[in-house]
Amino acid sequence: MANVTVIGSQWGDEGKGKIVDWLANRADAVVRFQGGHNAGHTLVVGNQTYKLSLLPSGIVTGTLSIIGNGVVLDPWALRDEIAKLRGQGVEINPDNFAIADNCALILPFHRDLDALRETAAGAGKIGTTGRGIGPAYEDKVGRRAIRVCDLAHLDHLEPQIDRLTAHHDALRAGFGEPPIDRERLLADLAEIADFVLEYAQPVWKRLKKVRKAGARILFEGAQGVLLDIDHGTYPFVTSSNTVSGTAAAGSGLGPSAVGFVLGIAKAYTTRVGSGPFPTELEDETGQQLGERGHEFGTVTGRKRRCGWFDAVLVRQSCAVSGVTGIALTKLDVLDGFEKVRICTGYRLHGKILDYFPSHAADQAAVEPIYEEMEGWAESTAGARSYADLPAQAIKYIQRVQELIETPIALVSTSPEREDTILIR
Ligand code: 2SA
Ligand code: MG
Repeated sequence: MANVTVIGSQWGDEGKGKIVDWLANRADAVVRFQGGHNAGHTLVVGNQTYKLSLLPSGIVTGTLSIIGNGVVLDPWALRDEIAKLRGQGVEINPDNFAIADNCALILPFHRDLDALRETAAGAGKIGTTGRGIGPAYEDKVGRRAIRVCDLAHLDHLEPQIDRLTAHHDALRAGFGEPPIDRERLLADLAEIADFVLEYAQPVWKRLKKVRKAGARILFEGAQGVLLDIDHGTYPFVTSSNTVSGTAAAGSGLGPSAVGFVLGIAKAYTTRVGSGPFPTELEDETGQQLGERGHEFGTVTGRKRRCGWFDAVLVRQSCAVSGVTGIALTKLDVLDGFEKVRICTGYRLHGKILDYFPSHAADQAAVEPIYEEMEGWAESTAGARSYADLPAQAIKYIQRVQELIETPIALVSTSPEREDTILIR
């Protein structure tokens, strides 16, 4: 099997963690290539539950785990996460874990700025995770970021800190905040430097070696295509590209390394944070989906909004992200519904659309067109073969596949690693 890139094809929380963990057993390296500790991947292995935000999911199985240059790294959050996992018996050392030395850092004032902006925006807020992701990416693109490699050269950091404070002090003044305390910042960086540097290296080199040896690389996407900075529901998106192509640029490999693109799609739809959501159900059915699916954010504990499966959105995600096959997750959450619905198109100002338009106002105004199917009373939870599924559930899977114009390669029927049906 070639390399695999796993990406979310909705608004995140599709169950990527479980699928990545399942695949990690067959991979030689697992790489995170975008996002930061805004991600939340829950892994259930036996009777242990692991909650990961920043570390690649391969870490739990001891597979070489790499944080690529496309990630924004909060070194203090990383230290906490490593401590927590070590407490659960997971081994983390420079042999099985590496961080790109050209990775941009998330600093404490990025988190402050994230919160200040959200509060100031009032009803117009994005609904961010409050982790400082946006401000950190802004500094990276603005060429002001402090990067992992800078931690080895703190004596030469003055000009970079000048650029950073010139920008941020002006912003902070606008919010009535004091300027950045340079001494404090330098002291904080000095305090964390050794911890980070133990793992820091040019990971593109390590990956080049891994590839030469014929090893299989698993790229672990975070969030989902609908949160992509270009292709998502802008401005209600995250600040990175979440599409599969980012796996190459975000880790220092060429596009051919991306391999099989496995899109993860939940059998229904959820979203956390603000922004358009055509099939959202604000009724009892939505409530039921949320309760049965335990739809609360891994990182922030926020309640997720829920609705029916939107085939238009997933079809579009598959197209813009070059999805080779889909893993359909949480099918069991639909068990017992008398009827299930799938969105097959939109109505916008009297016109029928077969795609999700770019403009935020149009995205908010589209009305879903539904197809209704009989549900299934039997339980699919824990099914491990196609033959174990009720006939109606199979019909549902087949209809979804037809509508998204992408093969369904896997079906997941519980958070457990083994409760996975391989279809092709
Ligand atoms: P940010 O913090 O700047 O990336 O937020 C911008 C938007 O991106 C959404 N976002 C997410 N949506 C779903 N899951 C995410 N990760 C955590 C999880 C979320 C949590 O897996 O459970 O715990 O709340 C995630 N990360 C970012 C966010 O909601 C904003 O809409
Ligand atoms: Mg998540």
